[in-house]
Amino acid sequence: MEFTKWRHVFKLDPNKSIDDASLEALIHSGTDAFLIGGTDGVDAENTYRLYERLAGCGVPLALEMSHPDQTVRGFQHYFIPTVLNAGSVDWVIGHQARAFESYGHWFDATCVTGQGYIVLNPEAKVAVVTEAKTSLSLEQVVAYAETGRYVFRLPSLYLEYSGTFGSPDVVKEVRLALPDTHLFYGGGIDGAETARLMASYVDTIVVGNVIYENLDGALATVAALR
Ligand code: 1GP
Repeated sequence: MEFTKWRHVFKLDPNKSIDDASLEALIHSGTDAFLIGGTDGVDAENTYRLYERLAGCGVPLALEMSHPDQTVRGFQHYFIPTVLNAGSVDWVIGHQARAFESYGHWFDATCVTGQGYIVLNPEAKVAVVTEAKTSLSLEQVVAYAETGRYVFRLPSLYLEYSGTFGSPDVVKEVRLALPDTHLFYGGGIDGAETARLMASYVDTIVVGNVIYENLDGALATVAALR
């Protein structure tokens, strides 16, 4: 799966409900992929239920494998997050090692990508759970990104503002510092304007919450990039 060509991704949370008509609209929206993942109440059962509804839909399906308990077979791609600014080592490397301990035999290098997250919204569940150090200066965010790229050699980085629209200045500086790194951005994209702005700095924008709050707004984020 060539994630490096993705410009737009819808992130679906297995712990949130979505009706068939909305799911169908997302499938036909023109998005480049579905990323399945969430922080709260996500387990193998609800992940599989969502996977089953999307299997064979023609849009690439990827799992954000943040915890061994939510690992499900069959996805075309598995992103393994490591939270670079986590306050607890388990989220940097711990859960991932446990996932490989149980499921490593499922994977080969062609279907797994390490993703270095920098979690920047202190209110987000992911920030609370990972005890992320979110009070960072612009220079410190860039330094975390450079560490992910040059020390851990991660093939992709993810600026995660989940639940709020992030700072375009921060995103822009990371882009300038790492022009060749595949950058994902997620957080608060709710329509055409926010989609276009962040997409001008990163390779891939990820759109989550608005799917459940305003489907038309969600669909507009795809249209804006076409
Ligand atoms: C969440 O980055 C994604 O992991 C998308 O963020 O839900 O705020 O769109 P939103």
